[in-house]
Formats: sequence, C-alpha cells, structure tokens
Amino acid sequence: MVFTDEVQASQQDSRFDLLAYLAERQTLVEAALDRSLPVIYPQKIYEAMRYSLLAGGKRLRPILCLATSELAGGTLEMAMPTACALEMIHTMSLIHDDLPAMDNDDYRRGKLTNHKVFGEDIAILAGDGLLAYAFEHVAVESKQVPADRLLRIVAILGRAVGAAGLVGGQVVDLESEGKTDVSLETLNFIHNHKTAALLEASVISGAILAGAAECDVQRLSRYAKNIGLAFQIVDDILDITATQEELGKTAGKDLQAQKATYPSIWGLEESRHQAQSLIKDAKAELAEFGAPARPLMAIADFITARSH
Ligand code: GRG
Repeated sequence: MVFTDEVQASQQDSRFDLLAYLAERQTLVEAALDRSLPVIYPQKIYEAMRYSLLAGGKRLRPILCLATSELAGGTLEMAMPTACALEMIHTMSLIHDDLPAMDNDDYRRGKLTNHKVFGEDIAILAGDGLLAYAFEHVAVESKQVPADRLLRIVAILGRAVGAAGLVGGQVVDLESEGKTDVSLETLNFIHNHKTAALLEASVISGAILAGAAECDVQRLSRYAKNIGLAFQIVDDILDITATQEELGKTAGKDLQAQKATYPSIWGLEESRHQAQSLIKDAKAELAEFGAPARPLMAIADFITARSH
C-alpha cells in the first residue's frame, strides 16, 4: 500500500516528512512480518495465514507501536515482535470480519478475501492460527525487555482482542444490524471497542515496552482513544465518498446494509468536523513530549487526510 497525496497535504503543517517516515517503517514491518511466519507442514494453513498477513495494508498499528517505543526511549528491536503481533491480531480480525457469517465481503486490501481463496473452514483456522501465534511471537521473540513489561503486554493484547475489546464491539455491531434507532452511545461503544481498542493497545504497548512513566502512558492512551474514534469516523465517511479501488474493499457497504454510521447520524459535514475535533484533542495530549512526538502528531493529521 503506497501513501500518496493526502500524506503530502497532511505533512505540510507539521514540517515532518511523514511520507518518508511511513515508507521506511512499512518496509521494516513488512520484512519482520515476512520473517515471522515461514511456511512449514501443514503448508495450507501457513499459506492462508501469510496470504492475509502479507497482503499489504497501511501497517498503522505496528507503526504506532514502534513510534511510541522510540518516543519513550526504546529501540525498534525491542518493540518489533509486539508490533508484528498487533498486525497479526488486526489481520485475523479482518479475516473473520469478512466471513459470510459476519460482513460477507469478497475483497480486502485489494485482493480476494481469505475465505474466497482458501474456503471458509481454512479462513476461520487461519484467523485462529494468527491470533494464537501473535501471543507466542511476543513471548518468544521479544529481546531486551524485562519479563514484567512483557506480561503487561500480553494482558493488554488479550484485553484489546476479547469481549472487552474487538469481540465485544463486533457483538454489539451484529446486534445493531438492521436497526434504525441505533443511538450515538451504542455507535460509540461499537467503535471504541472494534477500532479504538486495538489502536490504543498499539500506542501504549510501545511505551510500556520502553518503560515509559505511567503518566505518559495515560497521556498516550488518551491520544490513542481520540485518534481511534476519529479513524472510524473517517472510515465511515470514506465508505460513502471513496471508490472500491481506493479502499481495496467493496465501497458503499454501510449504505447497502443500512448500517448506522457517523454520517447517518450526523451527516458528512458534521462527521468531518467531529473527526477534526478529536484529532485536535489527540494532538493536545502530545504537547508535553515536544519534538520527539512529531511522528505521532503527523500520524494524527494523516488520519483525517487519508483517502483509504
Ligand atoms: C478478535 C477474536 C477476534 C475475532 C474477531 C470480526 C471481529 C472479531 C471484529 C471486527 C474487527 C474489525 C474488522 C474492525 C474494523 C477495524 C478497521 C477500521 C479496519 C480497517 O483498518 P485499516 O484501515 O486497514 O488500518 P489496513 O488494511 O490498512 O490494515
């Protein structure tokens, strides 16, 4: 996935070369993901796991984790296994989300969905395999990180994935399907859990691995919650305004499924305004960190400027 014009526009204010930064980080993450999962017997499941894990994507979650590790004085090396685990978890959630029993999508990241290529049975198992492997990878591959910090990371990832995170958000999302009276409170619950929870885990895990002070972890958590919700509002806007080619997945799905979205409650203009306001609040949380927080500042701007 290549970052283009919208990044150049968003970086003008921050005088930080986000385009170069993201490209460099993406290359590092792609290589680490590729190394993390070799194909062994039974080949079919490893191929299915690799098919989705290496299918592109913005790699936003690992990049956030690496960025906060560096902000808190850590190294890329100490954060990379957790960064990869976050992408494994994100990818497995996309595989399961695309299944016929859930969103029933044919395309993801510009390619056929996992179940379209490997069948539903293998797609379910590929998701399960990636989820389990994420935890194994953090535990086995993390170097130069004290065990108490790693234990905290395992707890944070588990919470972000489970009923208190992605799974809980997905359940309320499924329950809300076809309802015309979904409240803003319910919509916020869905997206704070489905989208913001893993983004928050990505941001705070990097800081925790590097041994950040608790007050800084809290500041970064507030930054992440704000960008997480803004990210989803923009996702809802793009479902209406972007093309299938730009999105790499079917466009207009929300309207077609008559799903409650931020634009369906607020309209497009107010949705854009709310996303901008959340980004402003997110950036305010970074003020204390000064220049080392430039990547996180620029990523916040990118979230509202992106076109995919
Ligand atoms: C986690 C055990 C477990 C099961 C999955 C299906 C499910 C439960 C949860 C759904 C989670 C989901 C699909 C949330 C949507 C998150 C979202 C905004 C995805 C798009 O993220 P991008 O734009 O995608 O970062 P790329 O492809 O760039 O990585």
